[in-house]
Amino acid sequence: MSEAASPNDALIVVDVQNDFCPGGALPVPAGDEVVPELNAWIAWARAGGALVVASRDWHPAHHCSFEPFGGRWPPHCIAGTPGAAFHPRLEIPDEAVIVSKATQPDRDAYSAFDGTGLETRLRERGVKRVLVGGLALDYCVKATALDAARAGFETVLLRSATRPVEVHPGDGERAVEELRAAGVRILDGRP
Ligand code: VGL
Ligand code: ZN
Repeated sequence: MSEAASPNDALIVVDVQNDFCPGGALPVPAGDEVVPELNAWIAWARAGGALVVASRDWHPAHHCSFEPFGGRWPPHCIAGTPGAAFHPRLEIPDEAVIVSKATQPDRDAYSAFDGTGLETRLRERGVKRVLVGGLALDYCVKATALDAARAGFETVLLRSATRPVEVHPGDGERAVEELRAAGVRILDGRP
C-alpha cells in the first residue's frame, strides 16, 4: 500500500498465537511466516496513527469446538496457557486493543467481531477502513473480514500476512474468492 495509514484505519491482527504456529496444537502450515509481514503492517499503522487490534482465540478448557467434547478441532488456545499466547516475535504495541473471543464453553466464535463489542469500539474511534491479516485465512481471518465488510467498513485482506489451515486443499483460495465477492479488497505484499 503506497498510502499512509490514518486514524480512520484499524489493523486487525487475527489469532497469531503459538497454537496456530508450527509446533502448536492446531498448526497452520507456515503460520509463523505472517509474523514479519504483520510487524511491517503494525509499524505502518503506528506511523499513521491507526488503531492496532489483536484478537486471540481464548477458549475454556472444556470448549465445545474440541474433539473430546464433540467438536472438530484438537484442544487449542486454552485461556492463559503458553499455546494461547501471542507469537513471541509479534510486535503488539502497548496501546493495542486486545480482543478475546470464543470464551464461552458452549459456543464457538471465529470472527473477531463475534460477541466482542469490536464493531462499537471501531465506530467510537471513527474507523472507516480495516485491514485484516493473521491466522487462519480460511477460518477466523475470513470470518473477521466478512463481518467487517458486512458492517460497512472498507475492508482489505492482507494476503501476504495470512496463511490457510486447509483442512481441505484449496480452502485458502476459496476463502480469497469469497472475500473478493463480498467486496473485500485483496492486497499482496507489504506497505
Ligand atoms: C481458528 C480453528 C479453531 C482460527 C480458531 O483462529 O482460525 N481456527 N479456532
Ligand atoms: Zn478455536
